[in-house]
This record gives sequence, structure tokens and C-alpha cells, in this order.
Amino acid sequence: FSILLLAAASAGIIVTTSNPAYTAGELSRQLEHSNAKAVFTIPQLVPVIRDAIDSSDSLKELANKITVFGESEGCRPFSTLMQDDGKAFPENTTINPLDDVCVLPYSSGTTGLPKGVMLTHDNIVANVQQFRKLLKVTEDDTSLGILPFFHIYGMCPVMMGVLVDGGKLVTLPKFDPEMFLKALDSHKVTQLHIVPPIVLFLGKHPMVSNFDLSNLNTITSGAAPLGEGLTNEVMTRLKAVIRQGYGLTETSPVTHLDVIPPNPGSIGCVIPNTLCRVVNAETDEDVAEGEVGEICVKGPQVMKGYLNNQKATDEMIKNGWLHTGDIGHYDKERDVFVITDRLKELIKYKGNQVAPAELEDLLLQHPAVQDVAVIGLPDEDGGEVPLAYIVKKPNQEVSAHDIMSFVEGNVAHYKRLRGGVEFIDQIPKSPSGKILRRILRESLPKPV
Ligand code: 4UV
Repeated sequence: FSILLLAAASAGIIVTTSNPAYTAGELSRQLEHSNAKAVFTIPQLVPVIRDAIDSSDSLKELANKITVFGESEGCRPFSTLMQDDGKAFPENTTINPLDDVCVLPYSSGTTGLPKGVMLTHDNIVANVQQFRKLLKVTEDDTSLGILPFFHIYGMCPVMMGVLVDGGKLVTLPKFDPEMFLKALDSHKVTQLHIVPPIVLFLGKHPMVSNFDLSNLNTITSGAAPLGEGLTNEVMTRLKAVIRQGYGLTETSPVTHLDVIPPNPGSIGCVIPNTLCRVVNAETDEDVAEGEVGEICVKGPQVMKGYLNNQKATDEMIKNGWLHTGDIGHYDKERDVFVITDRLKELIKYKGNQVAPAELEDLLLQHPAVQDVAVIGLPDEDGGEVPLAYIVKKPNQEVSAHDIMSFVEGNVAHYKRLRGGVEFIDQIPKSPSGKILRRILRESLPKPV
């Protein structure tokens, strides 16, 4: 994948990446929307790609343009491209870095359907240069590529961030707890980029103690909020540093990356050559230190725009400032704290702000809680009340009342779980680790 991506970039070819879990319908939408001219995939996914191509007349020509890593009937093996003596590489490719699109990942941004995020060569190169000094990868480092490379976090900070400084990147096809731990141990992994659910696994799972993770010195967590409590717990258990990175697909992606030693619970300071404001979302005026507002950023990593969607671009980038839709505050060191992962996810109880991430971090400290997600439940009295979905640890008994009392004893009155507690088997999450609150909201009984 890295050879393909970097070769295409050098040849001036745009790469759009998609989730391997996509259905034929989702794939055909992206193939059509991005105006794809060829498909590169693995043999296992050829049937779903053929279904996607067959579903639309406009995609017919792609049927003969499938290249696979491996072998599959009717497809070109990627290895045949590697046998070229270099003559096939287009000569005289001219790239205008500020304007030409390099990669086109899809993101829903703050609202709506997935949109093609136009990241130019300049966006990508600028961002790699901005974060590499903070990542501090050396030729002696080994990283584990556990995050999917189709997502901007796996593609840039992980894949490009490790390769650009000569680190070794061991890849795994998916997260399997035992395979993951074995790989960390046997490859003596030193640096790890993960998402909060994996931090949680490293902090809580008994199996972790059976492996030697003593080479692991730096863990970077991003893509979703990671609370101070869990961070400290895992740092103590693993004797490794955990610092957060933050950003969006629309920002190539890094805008914030904490330094070492980190400030647990914070995403750190804005990275070099980037500006950050925390603003009152209604007035667009800067808020003071410690006050909550929308995080806005400006820098060379901000996308050119959404493909064929000027309206959504203009809604997100105003006067050169990208409005993240995330709310947070900053401290006297100018370290930023994201208090919930999206503005619209904020729960407001009688006008008071309740951040789901804050309650989740607290609930994770409960000895019987394996995983948790908190959403807002519409409420006649308070506007919205927090409801917790809880995954219990195996062989643990705990009642809804116990959980509610635990929260009551630890937070201000307006943050109590007035919406109640539901026990479920698994918290729905995207491949990049974000809680899919929409799915939980949709499972709620509709008001009559
Ligand atoms: O568009 P996206 O799916 O992009 C990402 C990017 C993850 C990154 C970026 C830079 C890093 O250094 C890194 O380690 C990971 O996930 O989703 C963007 C939204 O994800 C939430 C926030 O709501 C963004 O608008 N998000 C990303 N990182 C964090 C986060 C974080 N550290 N804390 C809280 N929310």
C-alpha cells in the first residue's frame, strides 16, 4: 500500500482510499463521486468491488481496471507492476504542490454524508514536516501499523511519519488482541500509534501481563478523547509515555501533538506553523484561558476543500479558519483540552454543559466497567439528560443503581445519569476508534 500510494503521488495520480468494511453500495458511491479510473485491492474484496462496479453503468470501464495485491481471476497482480524497469513511470510529470490534489480520503466532517477531502501535495508534505520533529522516529524505532491506512491517521502520522525517518513499520491486518500483543513483544516495538479503545485494552486486559512490552517507550493516542484517569493508569501499568495527537481528515490530519513529558488529558499545544483559536461559536470571539469554546485552526495542512462541495467547504472554513466542531479549552501553557469529541454531541442539562467523554472517563474507573458510551437523551424537564451504555467486565455483577450512585458521588449534580444506564455487549465504534453515538441514539425508543 505504501509503495502504491507514494508512487501514485510521484506520478501525479490522486489516491482516494476507502474502508474495507464498505458495502457495494458505499463503494459505488465513492467510486462514482471520486471519478475513480482504476481500483487497487486485495483478492478477498474483489467480489464486493465487482458488485459495486456492476451496480452502475458509469463504472463499467473499471471492470478491467482492477489490480490486486496477490492474485484474483480477471485482475492484474500488483507484482507485475513491480517488474517494470522504471520506463513506465511517466516522464515530465509536473505537479503544482499548492493546487494539485495528492490524496482524497472521505470524511463526513461535522455533518452529512462522507465527502471527498482534497488534500494537496503541499498539505501532506507540510504536515509531515510539522509533526516529524515531535514524533522523533529514528532508524532504531519499530512501530506497529495497527490503524487502517485508508484513514488519515494511519496514512500520514503512522505510515508516512514512520517511513520518512527510516523507522520500521510492522503491519497487522486487523486488531486481534493476542496477535497484537505478540507482535509488540516479538518485534520489540518501541513506538505505537493507537486509538483510545486500544489504550483501554492495554490498561485493563489481563492478557497484557503475559507479554514483554518493555521496549515500548512512546504511545500516541488520537482520533477520540482520552481522559487523564485512563492515561495515568496505562502509563503506570506499561511504564511507557502516552501522549495525544489531535486533528481531522480535513487538516491532513495533525494540528496538535503533545510533547514528552505529556500533559495527560490534553491534546498538547498546536504544532509548529499552525495557529489555533478557541472561540465562542455564536459570536466568533476568542474565549479566555480555561473557558470553553470551539477549536479553530489555520495552517498549511488545512484542506483545499471538499470535492465538488463548495457549500460544505464554506461552512467549515471561514475567513481562513477551519472550524473543527470540537469544543475545548486551553490552560496557561496553551495546551488544549478537548472536552467532547464533537460540538453537536454535547449534552446540555438545564443549560449546563455535560461532556459525554468526561462521564465515560469516570465510568471507566469503575472496577466493573469494561467499556462505556454516554449519549444525550431528550428530556422534557432538562432538555437533555445523560444516558450511559455500559459493557460489563466478564464475570462482574453491577446494577444500574450502583453505576448511578458511583457517578453521583463523583460529579456535579447536573452531570448525574438522569437518563439511566443500559447494559450492552459492545460499544459500536468506527474502524478509527470513534464511538458511533448515532447508532446508540437510533436504538432509543422513539417518542410517541
Ligand atoms: O477526521 P477524523 O476521522 O480524523 C481523525 C484524526 C486523528 C488524529 C489526528 C492527528 C494525530 O496526531 C492523531 O494522533 C490522530 O480522527 O476525525 C476528526 C475528529 O476526531 C476527533 C475530533 O472530534 C475531530 O474533529 N478527535 C481526533 N483526535 C482527537 C479527537 C483527540 N485527541 N481527542 C478528542 N477528539
